[in-house]
Amino acid sequence: WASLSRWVNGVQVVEHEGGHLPFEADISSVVQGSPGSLCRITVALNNTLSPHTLPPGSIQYMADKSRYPKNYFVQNTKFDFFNYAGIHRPVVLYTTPAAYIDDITVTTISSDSLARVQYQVSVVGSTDSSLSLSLRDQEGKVVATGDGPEGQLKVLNPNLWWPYLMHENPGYLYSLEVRMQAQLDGALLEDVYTLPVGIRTVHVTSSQFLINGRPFYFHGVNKHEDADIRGKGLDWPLIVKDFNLLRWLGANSFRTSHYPYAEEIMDLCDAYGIAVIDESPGVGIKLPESFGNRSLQHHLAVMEELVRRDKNRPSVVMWSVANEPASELPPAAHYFKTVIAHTKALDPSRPVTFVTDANYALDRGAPYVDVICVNSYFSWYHDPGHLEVIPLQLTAQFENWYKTYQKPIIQSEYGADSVPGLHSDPPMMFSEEYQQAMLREYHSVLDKKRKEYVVGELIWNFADFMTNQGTTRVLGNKKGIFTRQRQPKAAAFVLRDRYWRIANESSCLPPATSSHSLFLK
Ligand code: BDP
Repeated sequence: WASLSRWVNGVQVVEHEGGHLPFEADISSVVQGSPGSLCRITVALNNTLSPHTLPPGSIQYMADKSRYPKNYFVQNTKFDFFNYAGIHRPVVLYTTPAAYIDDITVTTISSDSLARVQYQVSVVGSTDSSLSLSLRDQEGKVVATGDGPEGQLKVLNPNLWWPYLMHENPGYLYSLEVRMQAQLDGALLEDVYTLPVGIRTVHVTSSQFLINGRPFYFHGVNKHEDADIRGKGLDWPLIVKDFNLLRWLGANSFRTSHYPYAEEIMDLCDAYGIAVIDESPGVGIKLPESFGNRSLQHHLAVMEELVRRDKNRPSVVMWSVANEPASELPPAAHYFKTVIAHTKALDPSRPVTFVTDANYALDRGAPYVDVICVNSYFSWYHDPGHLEVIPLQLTAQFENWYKTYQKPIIQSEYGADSVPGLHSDPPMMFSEEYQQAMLREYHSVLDKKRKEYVVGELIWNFADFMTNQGTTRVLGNKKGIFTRQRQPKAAAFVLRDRYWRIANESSCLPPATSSHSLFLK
């Protein structure tokens, strides 16, 4: 939604702008009845998008009375997925003691033999509280303890958090138990919060993306929160299915294109070792008025909410502040400089990017990113049907970007639509064979450049998904390597062979586990 207001027993308790990210309200003062008495919660949602919302959009009134009824209007957007309205994720009612643990921030630094888990804890409701912390490993053994609102826990011979297929035990999580005791009006209050903690580091050089000091290559996907029946609504069996497919595919990463995903999904990324490029809803920022101060201030606030939600997740290895904005426009320079600097100030521990489809020579945001993320659709939106142009065009794309910026590059989108069951020899657009052939052409170039400075490839898209209706969409976008019902198309097997091969080349997995068998945790 674009904005939401909530009332309890007729009293407005909260108003929030922007979807995808959590917010809350303390309703103690309006639910004062006796236990068991009824209370009415009213929620009003508005999914109208304006040039100043994220994502932006605009309402267009159709004035031509000969063609449209009076007051007829449409919602225009510049993004390619269905603008589902409504509440897509859980709403919970919870209680805390009068003084409670409000926030925890954890960052980790490590060498092979010693890790430091730096923590900060904030308490609300009391100025007289004490905190004790214990870090347990997966066997339940306490490996470090601490106290006070900030400090460092030292872990000897740590089990590091590794991405899937980079280690035989990926996604290792410790659990940090934080206990608070506070005095309030003569009473002793207690609160406990347990946070999963993965110990890992992320660094970027001019040509590498390093996790725990080792070169990491993103071989993964772009996703959407989308499926039949539930649309965007959280659906546990679907999530479990998707993670099984990711592991079947040998994918070690995904981008949360084009908005923050449900926390339940992010929990599984932490636990399975799926590295995430965590993207804000900054998609389709194309209109000049969407680069003004009002939009900028909202974008900064959204980045604060996103970082606050996901800062402690080891799976999140990079923030993406936007997808395919009009970054060649003059105001884009100040806009992205500001959004990226703000995100880095909120979280100095992770690289920041935005995903571009602008020309390398004209892009005004690229000077500020740590990693260049480029989308391109050679032989699809450009030179449709001409697979033979891919090697030359893709090579030029990489070389131009690298020459200009000397930063690592991720092919953050590439793909072709295919209608499942449509076959063609020679491969023609929209057939399963064309999608396969297009992948192979891209891969021939990626195989050369990944030895130099290309640090990842993310297919567009994991699965087919719903969009607005249009002459280029056939019941939605068909660039999935799985159908919307999560059945594999021919392209899925091309990627599966490739991802497992890349993983085997670069991992420290013992040979027995690097087969095609499903890697179950
Ligand atoms: C890219 C967009 C993505 C679209 C894709 C496509 O980033 O959201 O769905 O193109 O056209 O430009 O399939």
